[in-house]
Amino acid sequence: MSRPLRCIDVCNGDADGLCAVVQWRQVDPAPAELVTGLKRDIELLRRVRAQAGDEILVCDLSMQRNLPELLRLLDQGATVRYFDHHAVEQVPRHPRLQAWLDDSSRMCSSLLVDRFLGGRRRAWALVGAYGDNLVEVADVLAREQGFDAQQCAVLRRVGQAVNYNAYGDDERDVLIPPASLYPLLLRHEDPLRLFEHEPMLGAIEALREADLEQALRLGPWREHAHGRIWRLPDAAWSRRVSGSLANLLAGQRPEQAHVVLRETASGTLVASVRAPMRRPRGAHDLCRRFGGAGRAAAGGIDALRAGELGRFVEAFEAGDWMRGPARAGQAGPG
Ligand SMILES: [Mn+2]
Repeated sequence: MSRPLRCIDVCNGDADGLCAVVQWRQVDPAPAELVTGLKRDIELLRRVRAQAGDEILVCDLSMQRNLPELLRLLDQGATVRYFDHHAVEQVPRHPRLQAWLDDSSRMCSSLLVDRFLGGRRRAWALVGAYGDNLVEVADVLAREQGFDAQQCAVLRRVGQAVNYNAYGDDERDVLIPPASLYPLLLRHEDPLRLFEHEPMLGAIEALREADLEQALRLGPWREHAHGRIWRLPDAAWSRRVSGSLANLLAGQRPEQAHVVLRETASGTLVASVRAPMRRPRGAHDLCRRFGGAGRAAAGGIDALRAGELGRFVEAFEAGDWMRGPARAGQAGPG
C-alpha cells in the first residue's frame, strides 16, 4: 500500500510568493504543509525534509540560491514544480523537476502561476503583481479582465499590505508571521473584499502608514541639489519601513537620487539606494563598490561599516546622477 501523498508548498513570504501559492491551492486544494518566512529568507528549501513521492511546489525563491538543496530534494525522490522570476545561470535537468522560469522585468511568480492556471485566479495574480511593484503590467492585465480603476486600487492596496508584512529582521518585527497570514488569504476566492473580511489587512496598512510618517518626520540627514539621504535609527519600525521609504522618496522627487541608511545593532549600516526615476541607472555600481548588489535603478548594501560612511556619502554625491537632470534625447552611457 502506498502512503498518502504529502504536499509541501515553499514560497517567499512577500505578496508575490504568497499569492502564487494561494492561486495554486485554491485551484488544487490539498492539505499541504507551508514553508515560508520573511522577505529576506531566500534559502528556504534548506528547511524542507522530503521522502520519495512527496510533491513540492516552490514559488518566488531564487533557484540559484537554492540549487544544492533542490538537488538534494530531487535525490530524495520528491517531485518538484518550480515557478520563479529571479535570474538563474543553469537549470538542472531532472525527470522529476518541472520549472516555469522567466526573469523578464515585466514578470513575477504570481503571473507565472496565473499563466499556468489559465487565469483561473486572476485577481490573486494581480495582488501578487501589484505587491511586487509591477504596477503598469498589473494595470493592463486588470483592465483586460474588466476591473475598473477603483477595483485596481483595492487590489493594489491588498498587494501592498501583504507585501509590507514580509519586511523586518525576524518575525518579532512584523505584525503577523507570513505563514499565519497565508490561511487568512487562502480562504477568500475574491481578494476585493479582503479589507472588509480580514481586519488584519487594515492593521498592516495602518502600521505601514504610521511607520512611513515616523520616517518622514525625521527629515533628510543630508540634502543636496540632486539627491537626499535619510538616516534611520535601529528599531522595529525602521527595519520594516526602509525599503518602502526609499520607494516613496524616489516617487516624490523623480529627478533626485535617494539613499535610506538604517543603523543596526552590530554598528554597521544597511543602505537602500534608488537612482533618480527619470534617469534610472548607477545604483548597482555604487552598491557594488561597497559590497552590495542590485539593479541599475535600485540597489542595496547589507553591511556598510561605519568607518566607510564618509566615503560612501562622497561616492553618492559624486555619482553620475549628481551631474543634473537628463535632457530629453540625451544619450548617456548605459
Ligand atoms: Mn517576486
